Amino acid sequence: MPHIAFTTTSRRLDRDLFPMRLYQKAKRLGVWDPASIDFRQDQQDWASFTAQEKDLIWLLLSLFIAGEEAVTLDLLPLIQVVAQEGRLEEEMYLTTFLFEEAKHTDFFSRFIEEVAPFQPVGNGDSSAPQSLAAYHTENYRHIFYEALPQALQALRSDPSPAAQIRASVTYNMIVEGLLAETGYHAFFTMLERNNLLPGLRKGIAYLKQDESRHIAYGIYLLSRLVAEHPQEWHTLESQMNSLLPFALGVVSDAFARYEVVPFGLVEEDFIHYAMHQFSKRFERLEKARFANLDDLQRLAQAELDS
Ligand code: MN3
Ligand code: FE
Repeated sequence: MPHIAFTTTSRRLDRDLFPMRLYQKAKRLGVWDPASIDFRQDQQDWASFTAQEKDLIWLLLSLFIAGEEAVTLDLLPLIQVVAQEGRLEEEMYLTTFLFEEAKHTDFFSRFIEEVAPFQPVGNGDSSAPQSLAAYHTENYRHIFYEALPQALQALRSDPSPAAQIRASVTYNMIVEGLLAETGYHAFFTMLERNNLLPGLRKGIAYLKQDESRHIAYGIYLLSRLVAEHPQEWHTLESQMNSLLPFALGVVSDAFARYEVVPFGLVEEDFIHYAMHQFSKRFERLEKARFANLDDLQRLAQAELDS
């Protein structure tokens, strides 16, 4: 498709548009460097952990690292649709989004290499896992190996509002909003409470900041789609509901592994936090059904501020 006009030569960048505000923020806050985080205390902490404690950390790392890789690999089709629609401000923000996901992959990967290596990554200890994929259960595989790539890759041949809604619900609401947020929150809280792995905590604190912009963009995008196409509300609702059991299953599977859960982790806390994330986003999106553009920006801003 040829270009008919350019945004920057026919009007100017809309700097008040919500994604443009996210872009400004990302330029300031999204530039932390995983390579500059100090893991020396983390290495000492790691050496003092029991086998069960190491197992739980490896499990959580296996969920995060593959999740970050998946969101890095699968975002492109959404960026492509936004670019094809000529939404320059949104695409500008999305360049930081993909950069940040790559950085998250970089961060967890570096932590695993330097603090918690599994066998092929240089751990000669035979109690270290052969592969971190062994921790991925059916529920996890359903979301990260199948539903996420499927919903995003569908956009290559079907850029319709319904397909965009399915993609963004899967990516921004379920994978990021429910799973990543719950995981980071609980992981961070557990480490903070026990004053462990300060380098990992520092990285996760940065990650959470980046992630809050990603989810706020998802709220903006879904609100925009639902406001423009109210008849697609049921697509959003059914995609949210169809993935929820698998997402909660990921949490339960992790706890089912242990008779006594290391570090005093409590399943209830995770499930409760996860459900809270789900309903909070759902309520926000419900408001978008009857919203105008100004309302949308307010909804997305409320997400960012929360
Ligand atoms: Mn991420
Ligand atoms: Fe993200």
